[in-house]
Amino acid sequence: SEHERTFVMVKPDGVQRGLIGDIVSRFEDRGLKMVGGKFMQIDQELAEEHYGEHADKPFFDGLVDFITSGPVFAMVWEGQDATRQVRNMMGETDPAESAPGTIRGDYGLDLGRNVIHGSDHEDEGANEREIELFFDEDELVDWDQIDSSWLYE
Ligand code: YYY
Ligand code: MG
Repeated sequence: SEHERTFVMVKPDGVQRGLIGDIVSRFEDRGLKMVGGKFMQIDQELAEEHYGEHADKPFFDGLVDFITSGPVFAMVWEGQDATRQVRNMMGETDPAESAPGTIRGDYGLDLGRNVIHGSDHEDEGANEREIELFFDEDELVDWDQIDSSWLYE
């Protein structure tokens, strides 16, 4: 849709492997605007809430263990159609099915170590729910991107 915000997170494997900078660069290069960023450790309660839609799945416990196993870099990115465009840049859920050039396709091999999270564009309102879950309103910054008139018609 029009300019919107989406929630993105470099997962513990991406942090450990030193991929934060590269991942941030990809979104900057695309023209998206960072409006929030936080290096943090997710606790059990936040993990279970964030991945609540998967509570019944066999991979849930492993997923919660993984996402709480080390620091993550949580971000909010803003731009035209941001949620869907970030998902496109991430690739498929399984890195093995992800095209080269996508983040998961360039950096991952295994479904349970897929480097990055992004709000699901097919789940209406997931972006806003996840932003609210991870960020207080005063942690998000309203600012003008100097190149916006060259990024948008
Ligand atoms: O949104 P996305 O991360 O692409 O996938 P989801 O279907 O929401 O699953 C969340 C997370 O769970 C996924 O990134 C890896 C993990 N997972 C898994 O370990 N095994 C599966 N069969 C499906 C998902
Ligand atoms: Mg998902």
